Parts: sequence; C-alpha cells; structure tokens
Amino acid sequence: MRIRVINPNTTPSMTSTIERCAGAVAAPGVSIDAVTAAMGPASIESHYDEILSGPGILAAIAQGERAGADGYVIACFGDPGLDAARELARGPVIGIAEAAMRTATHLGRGFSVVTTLARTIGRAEDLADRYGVRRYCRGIHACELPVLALESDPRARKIVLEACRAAVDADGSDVVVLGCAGMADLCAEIADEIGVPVIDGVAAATLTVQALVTLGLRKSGRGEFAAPRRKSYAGLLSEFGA
Ligand code: 2AL
Repeated sequence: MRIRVINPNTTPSMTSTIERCAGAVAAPGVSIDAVTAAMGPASIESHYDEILSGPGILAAIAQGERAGADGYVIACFGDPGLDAARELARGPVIGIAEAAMRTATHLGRGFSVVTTLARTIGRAEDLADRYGVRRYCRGIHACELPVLALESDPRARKIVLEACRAAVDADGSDVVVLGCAGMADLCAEIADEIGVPVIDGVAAATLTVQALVTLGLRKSGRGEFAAPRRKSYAGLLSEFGA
C-alpha cells in the first residue's frame, strides 16, 4: 500500500517532520510517500494562503494518481483543497483536522484544539461544524506562533506545551488536538507532560487512510466527488485543464 502524504506548504523541512510522524505509525508494508507542494505559500495561516495552496495540492494528487497511490493525507490543519482533491483521487483523501477531530471524539467527552495564530481559529471552528463534532469541541486556542516559528523559535516546544496545558484547564477538556502539521513531532512529549491524550492529525489521518484502504474502500465516484468535467483553464492555471 502506498499512502501519499502531501505537505501543502512549500517548506521541505516541515515535510520531513510529517514524513517521520506518518512513517512511525504506518504498518509494515505501507510505504509513505511524503511530498512537498511544488507551488504555493511557504506556510498556510490565512484564507489567502489556503486558496493559493490549492493548485499545488491538486498537482500532487494528479501526480499521485499517475504513480498509483492508494490514498492521500492532506497534512495541513485547515484541510485545504480537501473536496477538490477527492474529485481527482480514486482512493480515500483525509485531512488532518478531519482525522484528528474525529479521533478525539472516541477518547473523551470534549477536546481542545491548540493552533498557531489566532486568525486560524475561525477556520478550525468551521471545520468542527463541517465534521459534525462541534459539540465535542470545547475550545480552540492560539499559541500565537506563526507556522514556521514552530521550526525556528527555540521556545516553540515550551510555548505549545504550555498552551495545551492551559487549554485543558480552561476548557475542562479530556483530549488535545494539535492544530498544525508542524506540531506533529511534539505529540508524545506533550501527552506525557499533561497526562491527557494528545492527537497529531498527521498520524491519525495516515492510519485512517491505511484502515480504509485495508478495508478495500475507495472514494465514491458517484455524484459530487466524481472526476471534474474537462475544460480549459486560463493563464497560470492552463496546465490544470490537461
Ligand atoms: C498549518 C499547517 O498544518 N500547515 C501550515 O502551513 N499551516 N496550520 C495552521 N493552523 O497554521
């Protein structure tokens, strides 16, 4: 089984973290093909970034289809391009917010999300609504670190850890969901420190895809998620019509 894990931002060091965390949970015989988007923003932390990450994600899905990928993870917590990616892919496509929030509902009555910048909170709220888990979501908190500071700021681990601890206390929650793929490698350490389950969406989404493919399940090609109709796309997007 080949699972293509797409980092929709164009920062290869973050892809390495994502690859390590997905590979650590994948079953023997499952190969993790972690790829960095070939075009788009260096990090995704606004609606503007999110929409401009779309073409890079779709190009990575199209390439994965040609290479025979069995399923995909979109490894950014805004789950950018998820519906469009499903239209292109034959196998399952799972976003890390989707996988993490749904996994959290199995483990406790309420979860807290700890994200990067406060401006990403609205998107996470919208996703909790979309996935039908709003009643489990006790709060969404920002640690006010930009995405790339997770790698460059030596205080980052401590800041995210303390934000998780404070979120659980403030919300009275049972589970923490990490709100950025760049936090994936902090998961085990934070869980040890604060004593509640902490969910990294990269690992959760990888195993969700693995489970679906193992069950022989693919994306439904009927209706909304059927392949998009062929047409021409103008300007910089002309190659997407091919
Ligand atoms: C993210 C993420 O997971 N990757 C990225 O570039 N931005 N999420 C976030 N909340 O900032």
